[in-house]
Amino acid sequence: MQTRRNFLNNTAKATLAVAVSGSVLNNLAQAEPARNQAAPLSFSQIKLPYSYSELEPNIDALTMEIHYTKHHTAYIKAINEAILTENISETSEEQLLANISKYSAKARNNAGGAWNHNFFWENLVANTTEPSEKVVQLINASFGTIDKFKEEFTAAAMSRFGSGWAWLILDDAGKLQITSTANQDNPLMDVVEQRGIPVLALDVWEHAYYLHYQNKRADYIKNWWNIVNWKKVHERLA
Ligand code: MN3
Repeated sequence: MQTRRNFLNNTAKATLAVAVSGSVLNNLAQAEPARNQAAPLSFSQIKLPYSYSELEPNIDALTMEIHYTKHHTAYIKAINEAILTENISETSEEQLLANISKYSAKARNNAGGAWNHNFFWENLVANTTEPSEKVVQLINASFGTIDKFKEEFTAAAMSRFGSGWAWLILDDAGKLQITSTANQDNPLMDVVEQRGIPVLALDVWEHAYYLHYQNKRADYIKNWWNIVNWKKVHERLA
C-alpha cells in the first residue's frame, strides 16, 4: 500500500512534470499511461524483425547475433538491475531518459544501451526502399536533397570519435537535424547538447561492424544505407 508520503512525492513529481511540459519531448515522456506504482519500470529486448543472416552482406550474421544476444542483452540486464538498486521510480523509458542526469553512470550507460539498440534494430530491414514523399519533403527542407542528407549524416557518423551513435532527430520546431552522441547517450537524455525526438540512428561502436569491416567504418556506413528501413522513419514522423 502506498504511504501518504509516497503519494505526496508522486503527486509533486506529476505536478512538476506537467509544469515543464512545454516541449514536445516532455509530451512524449508523458504519452505512456502511468504504470502501477508497485511495479518498477523494466526494459525488455524487442524480438528482431529479421533473422541474423538477413541483413547480409551489409551486416554479417555473426555480428548481428553477438550484438543482439551479448551486447544488447547485457545492457537490458544491467539497466533493470540499476532500476532496482537505485530505486528508480520513473514511469516510462522515455521519462527515465529525460531525467537521466539524476542517476548513476550505470543507469545512464545501460538505459541508453537498452533503448538505443531496440530503436536501431527497428530501423534496419533486409532491403531498403525509397523514402516516402513525406520523409523526402522533410529531409529536403532541412538538407536540400537526400544525397546531401546522406553525406551530412555519414560525416556525423564518421567524425564521432570512439564509440557512439549518429542520429536524425526532429527538433522542437518540427525540423529534422543530424546529431551524434558519445557512448550510449541519446537525444532523449537531459545530458546531451542537442535534444530531439530520434527518427533514425546508426550504431558506430566497433562491436557493430568490426568482425566484417575491421577498421573500415566508412564501408560499414556506406553499406548501411542499403538496409535502412525508411518505412519506420516515416512511421516515426507520422
Ligand atoms: Mn551496439
